[in-house]
Amino acid sequence: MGFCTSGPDGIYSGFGTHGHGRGLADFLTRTRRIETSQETMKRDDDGRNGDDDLEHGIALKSRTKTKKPSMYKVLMLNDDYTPMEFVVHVLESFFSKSHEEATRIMLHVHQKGVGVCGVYTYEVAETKVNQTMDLAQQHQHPLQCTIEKE
Ligand code: TYC
Repeated sequence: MGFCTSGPDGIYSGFGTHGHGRGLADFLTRTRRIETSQETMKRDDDGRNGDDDLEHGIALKSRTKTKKPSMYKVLMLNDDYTPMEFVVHVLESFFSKSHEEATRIMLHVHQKGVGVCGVYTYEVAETKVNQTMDLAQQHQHPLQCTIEKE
């Protein structure tokens, strides 16, 4: 789990003749940035950059950008029936909270109506919500929790 990748960026398809409206200084800056970036300096066996621009004789390199995944809050909702000890047990078991932290979160939800159990990537958040709701249902407690994008 972790990082998503997206397609290449920072590529110039040519120089001068395509009318992109970018100046020479911009081109040189971008080219230098690409050439000095460690992760883009992998060369072919012949020692040349892999994406040499054959038409223009200018070495260009594509870059694969890593992006941080979106994060999601798991929110717990108060109700009048779920026992406090059950909520504390859920927070300890599925959200890895200490007994003290679980008690603090439970009391916050009890008093304010809603509280944050933790912040996770989408799949992890979804798993924790399902674990919580499944256990609550098995014990016939109406406890609810939801996911909210940060
Ligand atoms: N309000 C519940 C009670 O008084 C306790 C409770 C706390 C229930 C937090 C749900 O998310 C909750 N027994």
